[in-house]
Amino acid sequence: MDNEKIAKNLTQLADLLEFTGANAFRLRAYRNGARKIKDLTVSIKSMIAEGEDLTKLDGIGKGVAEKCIELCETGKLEQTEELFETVPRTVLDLLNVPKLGPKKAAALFNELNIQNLDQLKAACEEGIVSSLAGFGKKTEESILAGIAIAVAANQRILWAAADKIVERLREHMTQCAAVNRIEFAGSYRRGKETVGDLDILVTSTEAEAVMDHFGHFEDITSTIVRGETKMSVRLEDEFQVDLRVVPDESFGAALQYFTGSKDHNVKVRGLAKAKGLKINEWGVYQIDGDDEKLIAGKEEADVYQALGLPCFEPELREARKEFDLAQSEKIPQLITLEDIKGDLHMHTTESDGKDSIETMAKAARQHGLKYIAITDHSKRVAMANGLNEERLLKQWAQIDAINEAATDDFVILKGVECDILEAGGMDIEDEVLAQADWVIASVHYGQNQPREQITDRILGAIENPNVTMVAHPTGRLLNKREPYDVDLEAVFSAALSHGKLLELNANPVRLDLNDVYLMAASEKGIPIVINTDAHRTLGLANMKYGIKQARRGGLTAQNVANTRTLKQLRKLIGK
Ligand code: DGT
Ligand code: CA
Ligand code: CA
Ligand code: ZN
Repeated sequence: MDNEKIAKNLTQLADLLEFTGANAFRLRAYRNGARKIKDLTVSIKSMIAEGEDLTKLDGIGKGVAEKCIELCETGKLEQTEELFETVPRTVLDLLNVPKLGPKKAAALFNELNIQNLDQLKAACEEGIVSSLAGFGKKTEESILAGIAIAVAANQRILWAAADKIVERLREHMTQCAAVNRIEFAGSYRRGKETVGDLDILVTSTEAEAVMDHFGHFEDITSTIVRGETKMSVRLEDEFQVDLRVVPDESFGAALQYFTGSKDHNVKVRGLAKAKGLKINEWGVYQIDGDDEKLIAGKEEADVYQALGLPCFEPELREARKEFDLAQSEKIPQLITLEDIKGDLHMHTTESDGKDSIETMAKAARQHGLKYIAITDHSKRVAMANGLNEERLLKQWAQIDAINEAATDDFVILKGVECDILEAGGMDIEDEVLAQADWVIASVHYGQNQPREQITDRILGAIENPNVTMVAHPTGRLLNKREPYDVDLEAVFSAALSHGKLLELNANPVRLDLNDVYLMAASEKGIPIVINTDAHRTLGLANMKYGIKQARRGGLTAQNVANTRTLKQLRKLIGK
């Protein structure tokens, strides 16, 4: 029961209470408590174990503290279980519809008895939703448009969330003496931004013992099937995990097969056939009349080699360009985390960040970085306490002083994440922007504008000589918000002709640009910048997610601007 899980349970309780029309005060206490707990660096569980008083924590009252103790002691909340007797579980899915907050969702349930996404869709299509007080035609349309995203959110989880499960499953499975080798295959291994289910591959001579052990993993809520060497289970939130047990001799072939992608495998099978070979999850076979002779299977590299192919990095196995690149021996040397030298998008307490400039810089040094840019929000983002010209200049003077006092060669660049205004144009005066080392242009408002308008705004920013980079160029939030309607071809052309950079935002919810766009942009020669957009020191660790996505886009260190030394970077941006 870690802090994140506690927070999730408290939020769920608040959501359920909302559906039953409970006292708003109580409900807010749970929501606020959840938010606080998610941000804590101390573990609630160990505080309880040491008999510490939780209410001494800022924002944690008696009610929330009691729930925390109950969760840590019993693993669940009695009140939640009771509420689930009157509120169907599927009602919570309504909350995944973008812009449908708990209040509106509760109204749909209570007034129209809408219990799941299918019923919500039907009600929108019949125009019943818009007849409800507080719901206009426009709301109905936007709900209808958002249902697809809610459905997807139910079916696929973020790679980062899958990675957390993998870490715990790996630990659990390696405690089993019958497990020899273990690997997590499928879309997880390919680093796909969202994962539909997990595919575990284990080698062993005792499949029964391995499956028995697997069945004891604490998150499992039900077993879907169990065969002789295959087993599928569901975890909390219905997430599926498939286990396959194979002999050591087949490890490579099975890993290749279950890593996929399906399209990549179809192509591999075709190439095998053309060579008079057969490939399946057990191995590669030479066909000779009625005879089949095993020629590879133990290691993945041998399997590919038998087919005359390189052992493709999993991130490239999407049947995009990898086979053509292999043929011309131009498989890229993909970027790694170690190539990164700087991080050029992060926030501090001056806007909506949680740590100071010095604290962020210290943490960045610990991540092995040589430079960072401090890029707080500009004044348009009032809810994040965005900076006006005066505060920016003051912050930059402070950065100058910090740099001067530094005893190593680490450098903090004076930056800003400047909003692109709804009507076009930058939120900060050019005269001030010109004094920055690094100017990010971002769209945060007016995301629903028509394609031409939003594209023009971004093109305007790219044409501004003070702008260095456009952040999160499509604004999508995975499982939460669709990208805005922007003509990326036009953005790419403008970036190229004005020598501007584009961001791959490493936040696991964003990962924007996506893999396909990254490939297109870098092929044109546009430098990509992988940034964490950290709002606290912990956020700096998100760089690894950006690297995964970059690898899926086929990026090399050369394609990424922040693999350069600061001197090289300054040359690239002309500062
Ligand atoms: P996901 O789980 O939807 O995120 O995506 P994957 O790629 O993990 O798909 P999954 O779990 O259905 O299957 C894992 C791998 O197993 C897949 O990438 C390739 C292989 N595989 C599954 N079904 C087939 C199939 O019918 N034919 C072939 N050639 N390979 C398959
Ligand atoms: Ca899978
Ligand atoms: Ca699967
Ligand atoms: Zn930002």
